[in-house]
Amino acid sequence: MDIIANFINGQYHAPLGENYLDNIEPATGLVYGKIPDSEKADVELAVAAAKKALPAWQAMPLEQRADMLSAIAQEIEARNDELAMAEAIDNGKPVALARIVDIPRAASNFKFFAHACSQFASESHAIAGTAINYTLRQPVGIVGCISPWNLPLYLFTWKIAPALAAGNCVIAKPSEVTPKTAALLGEICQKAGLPAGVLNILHGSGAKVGQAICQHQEIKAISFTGGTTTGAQIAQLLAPTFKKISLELGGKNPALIFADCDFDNTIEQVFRASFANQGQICLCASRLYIERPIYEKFKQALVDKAKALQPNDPLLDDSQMGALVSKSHLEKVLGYIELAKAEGGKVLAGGKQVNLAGRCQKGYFLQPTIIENLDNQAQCNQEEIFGPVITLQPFDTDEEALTLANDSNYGLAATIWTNHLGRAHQLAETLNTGIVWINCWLLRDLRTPFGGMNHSGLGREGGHEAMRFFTESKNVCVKY
Ligand code: TXE
Repeated sequence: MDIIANFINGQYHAPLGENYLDNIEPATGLVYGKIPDSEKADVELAVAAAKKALPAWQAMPLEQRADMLSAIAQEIEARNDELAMAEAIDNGKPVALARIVDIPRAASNFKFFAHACSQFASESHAIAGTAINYTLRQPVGIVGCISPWNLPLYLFTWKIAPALAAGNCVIAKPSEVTPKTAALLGEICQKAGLPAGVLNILHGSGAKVGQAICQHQEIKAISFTGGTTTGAQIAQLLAPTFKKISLELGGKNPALIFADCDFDNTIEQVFRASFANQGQICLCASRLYIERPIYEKFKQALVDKAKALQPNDPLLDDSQMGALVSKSHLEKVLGYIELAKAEGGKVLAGGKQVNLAGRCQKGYFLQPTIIENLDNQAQCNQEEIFGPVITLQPFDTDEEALTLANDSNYGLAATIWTNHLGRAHQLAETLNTGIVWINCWLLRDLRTPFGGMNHSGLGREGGHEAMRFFTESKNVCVKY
């Protein structure tokens, strides 16, 4: 049995209440470990450690701080295979995907912010002949980082790295569904020489320890990625406290596919955008709008590819599709497929749970699923399903495509597939999303602003946006 501990003040500690939650392997449906069911008292311990560590961490020369973040990146790279395997067991994602995406990206997050902190500068504003203003950007202090289960180490470090780079001490909580690689990050920080108390990692449920982190008076900012409903609860909880808050929430992302696209490349990329990580990426395409002249051909090509993609044991090197993250999540996604049928949808491919033989016979596997014939206002076109389920709709004009795409409460990411440059730029300008990819998907440059509008969140992560979030700006005015 794999028993995880909290990482507080540079050491591993059992939860003070000695309560644990089960950790389940999605591919087998079996309990394989225990994780701390931490509570308020554990948060107090972590905050005390962070408070003690804060003055020295803030006073540390920038180069030395950056070197430490680089050392963490190197250690993650050195343990790539082990971390990828841990991620695949914990999350159900294909180990090959974790090896080339999740873990290298976690290392890149530290590498990137090790550099970003040395490039981060602030403004000055002169009042000619009279005075000069300059802006100081100072660390917020102790900050909370709360992350979800879909890209566990990747999204955990996407918050922690800029928070540390900006000179804060961090209380971080990974999802209780996928705690393993976050737990290993403690060892990595020990090895890299990160001073005790600078990063503290607490495990447990959102309702208990997550909420206690949000409510702690000495934690001055909360960076959260997860579901929109949870984001709304946290925003409500924090409103009277005036803490800084960053919310990266769900998406219902449109893909606009035009008849003049590069057909073969578009099929490949849109298929990946739909089903990568079992469709459990907030950026995955889920509403596909296809221009009528190529609708039937594109649909058939997608269906053929979906039928050829069979989920299997994520720990096998050649697995391209693993298990959904949990039983309750599988049931939620299956529920949406039933709802789609009730809403008049036609299932063109998939739609069913997959029962594998052998060690994975109780795993949470689902066929890649394609549905057509749903109204744009159908619940399955308006609510985030967060699984390997896409819907198809034809359109006739650019205006119609834009109207359908923007007909959503969400606003995270959109993709446009066309060789008409003017159309692509014009649509990019008018789509209500925080991110637009043209003829590509998930091509990431860590310097760019990352996040969504409307129900997809508040604020942006990435590059200097993250450095700004994790600092307070103070204007100093000097009269001549
Ligand atoms: O998210 P939660 P879950 C979406 C997706 C999914 C849904 C629920 O639609 O089906 O969210 O997933 C912590 N105070 N996304 O259940 O519950 C929780 O412990 C403080 C989109 O994982 O929002 C976990 O660490 N913290 C998303 C984190 O918040 C709380 C990726 C996220 O949990 C809390 C994942 C509380 N009251 C799911 N309640 C994306 N956009 O990337 C929970 N938490």
